[in-house]
Amino acid sequence: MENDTYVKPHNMDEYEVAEWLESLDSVLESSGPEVAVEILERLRAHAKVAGLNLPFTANTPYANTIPARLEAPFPGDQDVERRIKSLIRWNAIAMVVRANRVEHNIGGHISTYASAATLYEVGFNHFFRARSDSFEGDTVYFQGHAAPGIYSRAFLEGRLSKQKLENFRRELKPGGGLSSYPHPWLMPDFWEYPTVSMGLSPLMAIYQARFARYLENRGMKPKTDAKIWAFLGDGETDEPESLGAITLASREKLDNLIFVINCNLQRLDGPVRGNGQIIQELESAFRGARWNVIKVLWGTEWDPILARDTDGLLVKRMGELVDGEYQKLVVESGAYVRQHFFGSDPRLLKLVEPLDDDSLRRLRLGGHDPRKVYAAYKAACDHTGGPTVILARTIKGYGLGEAGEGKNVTHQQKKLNEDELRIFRTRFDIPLTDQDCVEVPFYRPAEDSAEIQYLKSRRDSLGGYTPARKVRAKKIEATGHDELFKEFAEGSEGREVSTTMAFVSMLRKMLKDPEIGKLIVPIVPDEARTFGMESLFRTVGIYSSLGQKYDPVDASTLMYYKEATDGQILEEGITEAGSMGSFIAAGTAYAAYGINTIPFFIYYSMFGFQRIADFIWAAADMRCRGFLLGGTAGRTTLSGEGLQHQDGNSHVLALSVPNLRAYDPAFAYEIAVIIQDGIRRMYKDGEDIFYYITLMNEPYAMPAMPGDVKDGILKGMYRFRASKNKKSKLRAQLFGSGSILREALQAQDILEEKFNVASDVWSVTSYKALYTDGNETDRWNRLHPSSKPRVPYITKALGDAPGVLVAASDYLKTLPNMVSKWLPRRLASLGTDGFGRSEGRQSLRTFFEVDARSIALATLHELHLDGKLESKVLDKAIKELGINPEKQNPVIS
Ligand SMILES: Cc1ncc(C[n+]2csc(CCOP(=O)(O)OP(=O)(O)O)c2C)c(N)n1
Ligand SMILES: [Mg+2]
Repeated sequence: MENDTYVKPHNMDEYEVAEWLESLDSVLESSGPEVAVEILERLRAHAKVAGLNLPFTANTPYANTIPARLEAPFPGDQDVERRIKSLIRWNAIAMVVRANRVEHNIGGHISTYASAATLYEVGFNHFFRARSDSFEGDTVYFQGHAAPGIYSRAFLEGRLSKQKLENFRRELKPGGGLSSYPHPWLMPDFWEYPTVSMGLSPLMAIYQARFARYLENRGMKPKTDAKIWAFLGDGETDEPESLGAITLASREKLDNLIFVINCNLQRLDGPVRGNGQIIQELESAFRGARWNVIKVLWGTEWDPILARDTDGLLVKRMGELVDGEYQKLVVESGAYVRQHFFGSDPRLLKLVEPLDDDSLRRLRLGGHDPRKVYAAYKAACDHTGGPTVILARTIKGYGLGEAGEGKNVTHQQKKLNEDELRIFRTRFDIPLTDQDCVEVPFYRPAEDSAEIQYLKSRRDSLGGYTPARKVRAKKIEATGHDELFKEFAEGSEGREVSTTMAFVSMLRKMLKDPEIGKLIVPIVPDEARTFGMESLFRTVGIYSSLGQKYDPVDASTLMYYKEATDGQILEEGITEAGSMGSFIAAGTAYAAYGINTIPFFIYYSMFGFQRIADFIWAAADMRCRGFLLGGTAGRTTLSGEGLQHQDGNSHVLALSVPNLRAYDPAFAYEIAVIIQDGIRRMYKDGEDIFYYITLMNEPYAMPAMPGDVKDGILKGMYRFRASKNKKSKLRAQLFGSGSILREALQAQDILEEKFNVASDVWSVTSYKALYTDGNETDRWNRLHPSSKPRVPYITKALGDAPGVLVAASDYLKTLPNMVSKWLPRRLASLGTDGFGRSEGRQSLRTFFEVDARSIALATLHELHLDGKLESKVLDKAIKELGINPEKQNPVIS
């Protein structure tokens, strides 16, 4: 952006300016750029001393960062590459147009790829190296809405059939189709990274690049020059996640990271910055964050004009227009461009005198010129010491002409009429007749054509095709894990510990395990001390690419803050999103790098799903493996913190992620069983699932495992303590989860002692597992009416359990309610719907009515509803239990 405070002085002498510029040119020529820079720096210092107030700007002029004379020469065959690119353009359009002809409103995007085609093709022909067994390859995050172009290329490569293209956005058709956007879940051999929820991929790419360095510094993979490329839209940079982690990339000197921002100056509704300049805005943000910024604004056709512009007037003019005006120039004629752009100054008009209107209109932008794009990519790859962002100017809907080029509606364009198709065909030399082209057929030249041969040989020299997803890691054996987890089955022998502490000691043991120890990646967003993990600081170290350049303040203590280049803990600072970026990188390394890293990401449970659910969704799509640990969980178990921290929601939110297994364990042995089984399922059996386990900070004695209840723990529930009283006619089954299980146990005693009710207590470790199983069983029965009906696990488990049913958890009541249809009888649910409070545990449990007394009362009430107790017994019980019937309703207070 032009500096706001700068006002051109009225007495400026243009000749004087020219003299200064000439002197600089001659220094540049005779002594080179280093000397020129030094002189400028000294001039700046001199000016400062002289009292000049130099306005701050992080911007450079609105020109290409790499001057024409310093461009790396383009090594490809530009003509054949153009022909290939044109065919890809055609097929990408055909895919969307055909799909929408068959199924009205099926959607798809034409304009995004149309603007980005050159940016991708230069990458595919010259840069993106495939993954192989001997080289990890480059990682590419493709802009989600550009998917048709990527499919279209894979079609030319012979990797996707015509039928697949025909079934774009029709995934359920026989033979399968293509997903709208990059989804590894749906196309696990093709896509690696989901990118279409905008803003996630830039952040994930940064953490991916950092994770590559982490693996190298820990000696887990060789140091390579592999790159992480992230292609984004300029509109996408409005998402806070897009720019939210850019300082990490420069701080970590991630020169393996390249962002390419497709600056077509438009988003969905209209211009990204109609009244400003998105490119300049991004330049200053990235330069301010110490990125290497390469602007690719103008194509080769501009070079001779710029060369004639010895006064710098043209570059100045280029910087004057706001994006809304630039967009207008795209849709207007050459005459309009001459009048409105060059016409501001007779000297500018003179510069373009030799060009007719048509040539003026065809002056390409940098992002559509393979030579400029190649030079930028090459410079980005050669740059050391930090990340690079390429800001490439393009036109949204490039080549669509009247069908949408540069128009505000172009993002939604899905249909081209016959004329528009013919014009496009002619413009890009697609070898189809007038008649043929209105059918919009997919077109692939013969196998031995120059185009296909060239394309294949380029990919051969880059190691194969991309994108391609392949599981590369070998299975973990998991022998010895019985031994590893055995101690937790024995209980804590009366010692009071929290499930968090139990987990941390498990983690400590796992870190020492000869097979999986090295593979564990502990991740914390500045909460290690909250979870009592500080002893790990010293034992395994905190990862820092810089090692430790200072003597830590607590160096003399046992648990000092040890940073090391081979540190194992990823201490991310206060960023759950960033930590999730690391979790995803570590949890998908089995595919990307062939390394079975096992991430354990522990965080305040309220700041997980509540805050970064979309990253968790992306992780699920990516078939990410690992363990999410929601610490300080439970609306009433986290005392004191109040409304913002107390989590009674996450287990409900976890229901929405299909391949996530969610557990709310109460005891150490339950966690041990879940983690051991999780490692087996994910890393030995290769299941694409991941885990969410809540951990609490309430200390209590961990019991020994009551017999072999492993199966029940994993399936979601088991009877933890049966009543000893077999005679009472008043019977109940109490379900507790997490630390509320202990309230159920207390209720069991109260009911027995005070009201002669005999009850069994069940630990419900996973309502989600029970719910999933119940639904699966129902579905099977519905589809197999003549077969012997199957019985859901929960129904079977309660087959011989008499009496009323009461459930209590530290989460919303909807959790127990959703399994009630498979229960033999009516269910009473207690839960923590409502806002938390700053209070102690017991007061909170009383307030939310999930304490032992509330469980007891609910049980008596159920017995009353069954006609087993009279209401006056309940009135008495309410008094005896000290319950205030007129207390506030926690749900609405
Ligand atoms: C988080 C999120 N919000 C909204 C959308 C819907 N959406 C899809 S594309 C788009 C505009 C994209 O503009 P830009 O990033 O500039 O990409 P371009 O197509 O111009 O290259 C929007 C708003 C989305 N995909 N993700
Ligand atoms: Mg855009």
